[in-house]
Amino acid sequence: MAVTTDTTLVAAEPAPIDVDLTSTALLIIDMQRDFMEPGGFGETLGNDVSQLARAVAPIAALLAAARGNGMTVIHTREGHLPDLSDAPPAKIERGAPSLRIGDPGPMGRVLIRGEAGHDIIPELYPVEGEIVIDKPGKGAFYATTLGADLKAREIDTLLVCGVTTEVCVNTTVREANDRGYRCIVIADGCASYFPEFHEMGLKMIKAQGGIFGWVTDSAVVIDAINNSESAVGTFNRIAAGASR
Ligand code: C5J
Repeated sequence: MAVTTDTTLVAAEPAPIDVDLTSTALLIIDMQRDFMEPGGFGETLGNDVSQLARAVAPIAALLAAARGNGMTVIHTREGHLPDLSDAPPAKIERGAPSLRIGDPGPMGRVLIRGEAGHDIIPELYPVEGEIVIDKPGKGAFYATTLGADLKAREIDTLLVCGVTTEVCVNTTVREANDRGYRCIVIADGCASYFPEFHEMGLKMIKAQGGIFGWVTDSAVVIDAINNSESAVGTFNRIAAGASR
């Protein structure tokens, strides 16, 4: 059986983008309790974590559509090994937080793998078969298997959402752009502790003809997914023996 490609035109800024959903993955950045909930890393830095809650419902809706489509779904988590061997002193010592990375807090040791605060929030919890990338940096490609995972699945386009817009989302989009991926950033599926940084973070991506990528809303992408033939394309790829 021939492999079917299925492109769909997605409305976005700075221009519409033709997307083959069979070579597209949903990349959800750092929707962890440490950033989203009181007592975690984000709050220790003095941030109002309630600012991030607005991204949860749009991501949950997009995640449901992606799962329904059989799309590759990737979750990332920022955090460090318990012995802090992957945490540069320059990161640990930065600023004057109420608790530092590795200190015990209400959700376990701050930003440490395996602790409650490091986990993904229940609303967006990964299901079996989804990829979870543990990353020590802000970018999801640095010191991770993400590049190899995408290559193995022949992914060329990323739907990117998560927190925070100007830090880990932007860093990952820039890393991805330099590696040749087309990034479509989901505006309402991203959030920042600073609403003005959210706005500017999105502007930086789509400025200059889309210098780092495209920006659109979750409803646009959900509509594209739900009205595409890519479920058939996915079926054909599997039937043709292509790995996904
Ligand atoms: C931050 C992140 N803000 N996930 N991390 O330190 O954006």
